[in-house]
Amino acid sequence: MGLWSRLARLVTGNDPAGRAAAERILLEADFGVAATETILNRIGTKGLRDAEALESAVAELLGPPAAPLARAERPPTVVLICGVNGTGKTTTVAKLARRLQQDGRSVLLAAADTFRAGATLQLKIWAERLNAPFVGGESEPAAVAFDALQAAQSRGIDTVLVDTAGRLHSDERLIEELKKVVRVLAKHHAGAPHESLLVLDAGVGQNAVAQARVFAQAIPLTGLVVTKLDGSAKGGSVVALRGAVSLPVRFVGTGEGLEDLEPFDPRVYARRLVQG
Ligand SMILES: Nc1nc2c(ncn2[C@@H]2O[C@H](COP(=O)(O)OP(=O)(O)OP(=O)(O)O)[C@@H](O)[C@H]2O)c(=O)[nH]1
Ligand SMILES: [Mg+2]
Repeated sequence: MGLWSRLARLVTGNDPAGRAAAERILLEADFGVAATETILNRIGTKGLRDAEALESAVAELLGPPAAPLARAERPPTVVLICGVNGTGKTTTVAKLARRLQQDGRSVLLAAADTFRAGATLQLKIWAERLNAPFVGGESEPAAVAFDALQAAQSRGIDTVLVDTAGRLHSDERLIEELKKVVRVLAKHHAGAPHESLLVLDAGVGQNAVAQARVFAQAIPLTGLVVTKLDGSAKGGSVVALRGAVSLPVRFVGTGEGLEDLEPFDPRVYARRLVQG
């Protein structure tokens, strides 16, 4: 159910009880304290009964629409995907590959997840479905990244998508390994990685903010992908994230299928949150 219908049922007037009810609904939808306060102050309780006012307040907090993915001056463009375990990284790589292919760009998938048994095979299966070249199976993530670069250069591939292992943001060894992948890419190709996207699961709520902060400290992130918004009543977490870290949301994941990835549009997102 959209926010607005819930608010409209509960918030009957410009009274303190109405404000408290509205506050609770926004916090339950994971807007976080700061964004909740900003919204309530901006539009007042009366505005909560006005879907458009609420939508604009939310959209404004979300900032401008996402820029398209950066492209290398000289191919390949390298896009690195990282995040904690199970957020949807590998699926996002496949979905992104599909989008790029639909734009007429050739992609190579690189399985720099040498950590979890089965991870390489999982990405390989996607590559087969996408009919995209694949590099993986080396013993070390940085070696996969290097091989993928070379393969893409020699085959004239436009974009390399690098999948990495899920790692807890507190796992220093794995964070070091991620840094090494970035160093190797940067050393062997100008500007690489051209995009480093952190994948966050919308369902984890405020914890996503902590994840974003730690990863952003480890490597220069260029944006966020927020997944599993299809199953989540917690869409407000995207608003909280935007306020807490200065990284744009580039895409949102809305399902398990190849087509379920959308470029992030604050207006569309705000409308969905508010109207349901
Ligand atoms: N509903 C829904 N499920 C998703 C979405 N994105 C990924 N998933 C599912 O989430 C599960 C984990 O996805 P993976 O892509 O394997 O996640 P990962 O981050 O690569 O996992 P690790 O490599 O183990 O860290 C799978 O069952 C996916 O189908 C999404 O946007 N919506
Ligand atoms: Mg994975």
